[in-house]
Amino acid sequence: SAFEYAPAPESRSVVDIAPSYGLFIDGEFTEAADGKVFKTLSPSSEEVLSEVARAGAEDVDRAVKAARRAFEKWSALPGSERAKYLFRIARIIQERSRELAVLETLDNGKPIKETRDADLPLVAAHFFYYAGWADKLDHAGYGANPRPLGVAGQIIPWNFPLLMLAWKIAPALATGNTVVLKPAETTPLSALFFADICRQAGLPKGVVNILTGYGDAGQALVEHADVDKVAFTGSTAVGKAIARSIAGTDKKATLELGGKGANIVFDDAPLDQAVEGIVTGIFFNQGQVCCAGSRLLVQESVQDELLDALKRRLTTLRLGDPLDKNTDIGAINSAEQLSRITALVETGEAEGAERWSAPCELPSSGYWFAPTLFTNVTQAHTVARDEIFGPVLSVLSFRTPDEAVAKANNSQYGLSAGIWTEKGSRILAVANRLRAGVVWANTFNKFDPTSPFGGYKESGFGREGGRHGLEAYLDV
Ligand code: TXE
Repeated sequence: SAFEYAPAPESRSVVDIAPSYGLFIDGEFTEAADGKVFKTLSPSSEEVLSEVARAGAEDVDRAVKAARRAFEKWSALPGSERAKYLFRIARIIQERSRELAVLETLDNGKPIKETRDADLPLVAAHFFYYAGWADKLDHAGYGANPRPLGVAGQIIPWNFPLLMLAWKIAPALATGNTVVLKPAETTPLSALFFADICRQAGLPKGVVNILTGYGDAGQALVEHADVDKVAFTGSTAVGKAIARSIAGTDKKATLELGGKGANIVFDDAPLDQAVEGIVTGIFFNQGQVCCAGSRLLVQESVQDELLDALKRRLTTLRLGDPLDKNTDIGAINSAEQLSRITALVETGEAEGAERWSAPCELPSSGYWFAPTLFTNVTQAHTVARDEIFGPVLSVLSFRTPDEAVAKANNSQYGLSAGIWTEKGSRILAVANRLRAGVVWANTFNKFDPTSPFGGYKESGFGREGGRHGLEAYLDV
């Protein structure tokens, strides 16, 4: 449609970015105790966007104390009162979604199409959804007498900065907990913008605190004696370190870690539709998605046909300026992530997997990686096993449904999977045998706040989203 192909890029002047930002503690923006700052830049141009305060252990302590003080009153409010704040936040997010989408795209590098049409609507939806739960938790509605845990220390990654914030903050506040959240060091801006939204909504001070900073601040938050619950989304290595550090304490935790999702295409699948689902599965957000469909398992009899169609489709993807409404593939979030992707792709080639990359011109500044396929992949290849977290798909084949299930489950991870087939009975039979937290059928990367999300095996534990997501913040 004319709208979809509107040529003008979204204007970056839609959002005001201040030259510097403080930490958000007890309702105020404040410098770090030791005055440290760091820069955040746009991964598509390498331009510095702003300088933000870098939290240290002393700031973590200040924020946790503020959250503890706020907890007494916040948890004592009737659910219906907490709901009013959450509904207000949800509405402000909707009203300011254009600013937020542009800000997120600038700081993260993902296409504006995605922030505008996927991230922001989902962020608002999560606040609306959990706002609706807040007054259903009081005794009669929920059964037993649920109690909030206290202060939640929440650490989020850079791939969906605002959406991960929503997944964490909305259920925590609905259940009466207070929050200290640390966004990732490469994407601090939308969380600070959210802090401003909390003020605009009149949220009592100390209920939400935002600490921008690095892993050391995250670690100090995890280890703080007055944090009751840790919610983490990020790498499996850091998730394991967190699990070790809280072992032997009374802290509760949910960990949402890496993945290596299998997208399984049977020979009776509608192939055109499957091609679109494969593209969404691995090239949405440049493949920097924990539940990405990064392994394509295709039934041997349709492999050639499917791969031809897939390659044709990949040559039509537009890579470039993330603010351009036509862009399909944006920038990789950081130089570090780009070098991780590059190293794994080089390993794939060295181990003899066959590489094909879509022919596209990469911009001269910023961090970019062309959509890439590996064929002739077996389980022995690193690219079949390790999370690449980039726009790289590893293609394996199978003959029978049993073999498909065995290959899909042959992974240290168990976060997501997809099934493409016309047979409803096969969808159910296969889905029930997959050890994955979410299984999509004839679609991929679909999210909804009512649906629990989380992993098996090294993809972590606990569920976020839906009513199960409430339980992670409650004692009964
Ligand atoms: O993750 P980190 P990175 C995977 C993906 C990616 C790899 C590395 O494969 O290539 O992890 O990414 C904070 N204690 N995923 O290095 O370091 C950190 O500041 C407490 C999958 O970015 O785990 C940031 O806020 N916190 C994933 C957050 O943890 C610590 C999303 C995530 O960073 C910490 C991201 C520590 N010791 C990466 N060290 C997913 N599941 O979606 C760092 N942090």
